[in-house]
Amino acid sequence: MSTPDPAPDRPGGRPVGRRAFLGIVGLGLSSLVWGDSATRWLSGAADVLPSSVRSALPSGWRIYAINPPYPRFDPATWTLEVDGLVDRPRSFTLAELQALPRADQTSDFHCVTGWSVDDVRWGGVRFKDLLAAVGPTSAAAALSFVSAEEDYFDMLTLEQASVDDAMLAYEMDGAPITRPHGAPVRLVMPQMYGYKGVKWVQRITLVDRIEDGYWEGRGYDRDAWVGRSNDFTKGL
Ligand SMILES: Nc1nc2c(c(=O)[nH]1)N[C@H]1C(S)=C(S)[C@@H](COP(=O)(O)O)O[C@H]1N2
Ligand SMILES: [Mo]
Repeated sequence: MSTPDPAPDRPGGRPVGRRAFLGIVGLGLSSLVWGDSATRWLSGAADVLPSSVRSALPSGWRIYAINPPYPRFDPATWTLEVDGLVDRPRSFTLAELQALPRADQTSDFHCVTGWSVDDVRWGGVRFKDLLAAVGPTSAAAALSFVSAEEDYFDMLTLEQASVDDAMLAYEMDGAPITRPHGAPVRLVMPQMYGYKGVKWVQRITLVDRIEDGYWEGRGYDRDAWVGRSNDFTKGL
């Protein structure tokens, strides 16, 4: 899907969201579009997710933004600022980011509202390589990812950012990240729900403690581990 969603990311874990969610599941069960994801689920692909979430909604991207229109990427002027508790704060052009060691991975993507996309291919830079260029001070404990989309941001501890499949991505499925998906760079954190994955990242600030991001200030879990956060066990 490629249109903005006026009601992004209302997880099933809250009353209103759950009602809407059950409505969508009901629709899905009675429609042909269900067939594909149900089949994949029944074929038993191994996954961290219990089957109730794996099969909750038809797969496929929903494009989310809290404040459309999407930020526009101008290659001539765009930079990523990396600052805060670092020895060498600096701004990176996209070419400079791409000159850092490149990482590639294939990972599944899960939105807390119940949709997933399997086998997304990402290309980008690991945080250890990005941070080596700026030198976090000994007081640094967390990273704040600030979007060019006003008010959207989220945070990871340094430890979380160092898990082996976290990255700052500039490619998705073999092509530069498109504008709806966060051009030119987005945070990819597959082990956590999609709201951690800040799109249109413009600034990364190193700070001494983690705080709530945009959705966390609205009730979602800061530690958004897939399958074990956001009242997951209370059921969908
Ligand atoms: N700037 C920004 N980043 C964002 C969001 C958003 O609204 N604004 N939504 C988040 C949520 S809840 C999800 S599930 C994913 C969705 O990614 P997509 O829009 O590329 O499908 O983006 C995340 N990153
Ligand atoms: Mo989401």
